Amino acid sequence: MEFIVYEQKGEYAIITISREKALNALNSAVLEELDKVLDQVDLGTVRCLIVTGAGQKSFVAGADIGEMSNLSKAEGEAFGKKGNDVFRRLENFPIPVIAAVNGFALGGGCELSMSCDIRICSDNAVFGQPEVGLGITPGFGGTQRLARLVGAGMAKQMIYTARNIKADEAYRIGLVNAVYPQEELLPAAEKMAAGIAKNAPIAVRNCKRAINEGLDVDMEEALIIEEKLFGNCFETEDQRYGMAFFLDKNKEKVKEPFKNK
Ligand code: DAK
Repeated sequence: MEFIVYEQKGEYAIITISREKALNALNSAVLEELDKVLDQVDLGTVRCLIVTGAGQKSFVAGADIGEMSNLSKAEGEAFGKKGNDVFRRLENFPIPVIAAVNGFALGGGCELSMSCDIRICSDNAVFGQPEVGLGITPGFGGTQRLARLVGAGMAKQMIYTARNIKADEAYRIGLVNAVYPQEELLPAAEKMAAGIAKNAPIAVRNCKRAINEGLDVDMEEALIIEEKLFGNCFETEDQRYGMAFFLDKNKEKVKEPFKNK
């Protein structure tokens, strides 16, 4: 792959978008490779993903403006679909995805981070949806996901004004969970990924589904989704083992890794 680096580190893996000379902007090739790399994730062993950008300046500075500038309506729609499909795939990917936002996350970059389950960022990170300044609307889910994450009022302000916000403001409005010095960002993401990977994988996956699917429906239906996914954990080896370990009074015993079974 030309623009994506994939590295598996035990039970978690890191996807790095690597097109540094264009601040990791998303052209069609990057979007296609992002889609392909998700096919390569070994879901038998990988329990959490991290998505980050190459270099210390940018996570993703948006969709590639050069590539978009001359698109016809039909080509624009096809480009938008390519991005939307891969972002949706990431959002619904069976395992948790952490965005380690290491700099600019503008337009499609902010939208990519919002397709991930969790966002943490470096102290030089900048978030924004500058699309209206370019004559378009946010097209990779920005109008929908930003409003759900930070509330309609703040999302509308960010989108209508096209004003960028820095890491501290992103933290204050709840767009990111934590801010780190640049050099501590990836280690913090890896520590979080390893912590997630230690927990029972079937339960973690079911939590992701319950939260995502529940947010799309009313509370009655959401609780039914939760009940089904709760029930689905039972009779798994990990549920049997996790509960038996708790009930075992032998405090000398060391907890074994969950088996994803
Ligand atoms: N696209 C292409 N190239 C980009 C780029 C981008 N988004 N962002 C930066 N680059 C390139 C620059 O052109 C420059 O290339 P060279 O001139 O060196 O060849 C190189 O990266 C370094 O950038 P700068 O020289 O500009 O670096 P600075 O530090 O001065 O500024 C910056 C950094 C991030 C503030 C600035 O580069 C910037 O404002 N970039 C554009 C940010 C932006 O507006 N992003 C939003 C793009 S719009 C759709 C779905 C989705 C979308 C659209 C449609 N449909 C459903 C159809 C999404 C739209 C967007 O994301």
